[in-house]
Amino acid sequence: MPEITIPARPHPVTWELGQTALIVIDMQKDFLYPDGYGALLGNDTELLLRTVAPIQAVLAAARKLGMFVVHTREGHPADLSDCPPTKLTRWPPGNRIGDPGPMGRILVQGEWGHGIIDEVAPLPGEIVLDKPGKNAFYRTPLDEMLRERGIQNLLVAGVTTDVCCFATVIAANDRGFNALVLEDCVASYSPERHTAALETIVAQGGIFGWVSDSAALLAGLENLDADER
Ligand code: C5J
Repeated sequence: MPEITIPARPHPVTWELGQTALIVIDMQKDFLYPDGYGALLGNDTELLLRTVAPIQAVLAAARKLGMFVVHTREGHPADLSDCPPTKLTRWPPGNRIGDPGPMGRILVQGEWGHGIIDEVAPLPGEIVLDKPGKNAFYRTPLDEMLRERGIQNLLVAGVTTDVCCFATVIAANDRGFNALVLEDCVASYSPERHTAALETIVAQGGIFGWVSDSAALLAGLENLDADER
């Protein structure tokens, strides 16, 4: 099976491609567009849009190699039955999950704002996991899906670096998966929290995982012998 070496912090990784998946976390209109949940909470959504082009490039490369690609969406059914009251009532009425917004009910499955932005839309046949929490393993079949395919390593892209990406990296670590975050493919509403989350991941010799970027990954894939792909 071909292996890929990716320059990364705190040290390079060499992974079998067949044991490696790409997870694209919560690239939803509610987080990236100016009328959604992220914006209602006072965030500058523009900061997240810089992830689009690098994620497109990584998605294209992953698809070409036949890599397992998973997309996630944070949200809840219309009756909000899986939304804990603590999450529901944390903000004033009007800004709450389930409240009506310009893009439909906030973070409710099936609403326009809950959808993944067109630029990085899943292809037919790709897995889209709806998750009620921040980490992508919580109340989803992600763990089983990875294990049944023999996946041990995750390339992580999406938003936001310091919330859902970070939570997913920690959960992956606890479940025995490796996680490498592509730093230009993730973004936060706060550049400081983006940096802090990435530095936490690589601290202490890589306490939760690794950090690299799309250029390093794509160069590593280019270096694969053509017959090895
Ligand atoms: C947040 C996420 N920030 N996808 N969700 O609430 O990071």
